[in-house]
Amino acid sequence: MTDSAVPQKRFLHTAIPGPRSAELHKRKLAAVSPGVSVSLPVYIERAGGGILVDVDGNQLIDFGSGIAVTTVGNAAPRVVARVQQQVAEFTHTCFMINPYLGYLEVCEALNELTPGDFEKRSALFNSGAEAVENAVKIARHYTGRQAVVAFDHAYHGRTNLAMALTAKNMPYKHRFGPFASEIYRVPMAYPFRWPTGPDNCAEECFANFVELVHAQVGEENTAAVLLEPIQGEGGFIVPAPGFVKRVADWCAEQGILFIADEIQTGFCRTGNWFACEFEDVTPDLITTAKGIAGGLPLSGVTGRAEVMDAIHASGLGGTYGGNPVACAAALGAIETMRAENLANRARQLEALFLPRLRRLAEQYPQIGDVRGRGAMLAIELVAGADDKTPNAALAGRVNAACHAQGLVTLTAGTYGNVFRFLPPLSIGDELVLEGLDILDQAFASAV
Ligand code: PLZ
Repeated sequence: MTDSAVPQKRFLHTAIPGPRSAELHKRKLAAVSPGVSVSLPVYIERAGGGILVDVDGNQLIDFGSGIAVTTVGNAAPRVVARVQQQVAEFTHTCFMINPYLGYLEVCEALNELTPGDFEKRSALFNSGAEAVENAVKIARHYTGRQAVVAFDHAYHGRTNLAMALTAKNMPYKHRFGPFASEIYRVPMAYPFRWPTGPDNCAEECFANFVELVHAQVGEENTAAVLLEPIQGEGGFIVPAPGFVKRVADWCAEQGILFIADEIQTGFCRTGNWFACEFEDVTPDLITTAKGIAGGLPLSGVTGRAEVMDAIHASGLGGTYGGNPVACAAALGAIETMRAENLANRARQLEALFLPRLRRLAEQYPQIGDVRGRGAMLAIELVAGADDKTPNAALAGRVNAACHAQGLVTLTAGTYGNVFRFLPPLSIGDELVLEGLDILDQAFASAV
């Protein structure tokens, strides 16, 4: 599945973490702010395909992709080749001073690949949070309105405006206020936890949304509705079918811009170039980052030409936005996605994971829900068959048991009770199946 130089085998020859990792972690505790914490203190030296190699020589299976970033794999050959060439040619000019081709090519690719058969423009930034901030700036400027509507369980980043748009207090917002104003929050169409059941979810949640925006914000005051087509950090919540489309169509009727945050879902992760395609939705603005550049920091805002063209000269920018090395990485990543049809690979991974996750859910009543798309899948852990109380303790125990066996897994969710799977699309089937065996054993030991 991969042409990585790293042997595609799990291999443990010390405890996890091993002694060299433990030593480095002591230095981390002395040197790095504890605000930046580490969930698995295993220090990495090399990585590729579906394997992370640590400083003790252990080889771990990667089910996290550095939070959905190394979609094309770590050190993917086309990314490495283009980055090496670019870094030797020039590293920075500042696009706003002296432009260069790579930036144009990334914007052209974004304009072509994002949903919507109309003229588009893009602008490049450094991080997901920065893309979200700029999408909001653009929407406010274009509409002349200020309010932005975001959803329960949303995650949009850690800068001040992005934090305001993010739903969860701990750890993201706690004692970091005051937050940016003119942000309004509405319920998410969360099928598993919808009070009257999943069948009513889209309809009732949409009615609720319209009523809240009308009564509490005012359509004519609302610049944008911002939504992750599958919520990421909030717990891999796939909105009830039809909900996203109804919201987007209603926004269009009201002159409100619909912004899709595809920072986690974009670039083949869910089995399409973008997750909005599953919903038959065409956003006015779309934010991208993470998988776009194979691990280098790059993000983008792409939107309708008339919206993007409304911004005055120099209204958008930044010293590093669209750095040439990051653009070279993005071009290598996009080339890899096309050449290896990685959207299809994400669908294959879904077909490999889902039956096993469903079988596990039949075995353990603590698995309340199995959901997701492509290589963005999750199980939600609860108290039991008739009790949906979130079970974060079990998620923590399963996570620890996976880590001890050299499987890098991540949790998520507003209640910390969602176990998520985000493998690189360069992982081979054998490693996936081995990882799923480890997950089985982790449940057997942790329940
Ligand atoms: N929007 C949908 O998933 C980043 C956060 C990790 P940045 N998600 C991972 C953490 O705990 O900080 C994310 C996202 C969506 C925006 C962002 C923000 O992207 O590149 O982390 O700023």
